[in-house]
Amino acid sequence: MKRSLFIGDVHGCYNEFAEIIELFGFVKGTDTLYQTGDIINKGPSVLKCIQLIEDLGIQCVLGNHEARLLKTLNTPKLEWTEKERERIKKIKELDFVSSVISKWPLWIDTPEALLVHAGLEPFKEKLEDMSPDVLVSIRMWNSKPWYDLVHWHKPVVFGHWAKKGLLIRPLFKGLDSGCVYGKELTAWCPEEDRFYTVKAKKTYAEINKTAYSDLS
Ligand SMILES: [Mn+2]
Repeated sequence: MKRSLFIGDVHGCYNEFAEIIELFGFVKGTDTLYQTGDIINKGPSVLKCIQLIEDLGIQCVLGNHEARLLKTLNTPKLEWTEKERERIKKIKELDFVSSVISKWPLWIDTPEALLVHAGLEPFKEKLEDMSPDVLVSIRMWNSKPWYDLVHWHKPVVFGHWAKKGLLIRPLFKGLDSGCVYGKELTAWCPEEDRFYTVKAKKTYAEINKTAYSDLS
């Protein structure tokens, strides 16, 4: 049987990323792998993750971290802030990484589900009308979680909200269970309606202590 697997936010956690694909029993040429974005920053092995994505043909959407990097790279170097300079310095093989992530779309409409990094913009019917910034960074909208304000005709798979953790509803699968923060990496297979989980090998980063609505 052809299956698909939607994998949550990775942030450079290569070992857990490879392990969850192994646990699923991925068959190349038959199965399809998707990922919610935010592959880069925070964690230990970003380059290996990007290589794995290319090797296995994993279909990723843009996360806010990739969107921010691409935005910085489109700005003249002289205008980069100190923080931007620091972030970019940490990325190995920047040209390769940026060439890969610049191919990623804001959403992927698969037969089983709609995949997006953060969520959908409430009160908009078409994805094309939604703000790219919202698609990669929304959590709350008018003091409510965005998914309480959105209806969609198929399941929506997203990441981005590690503090909230795993969200399982018939129409919404929130897969960011905070792997880089020492919790776990989660993936969902719609054909089996089954979740796969891999425990983080360690705590790679401290969770941002600011409000839910931040962009981290
Ligand atoms: Mn994110």
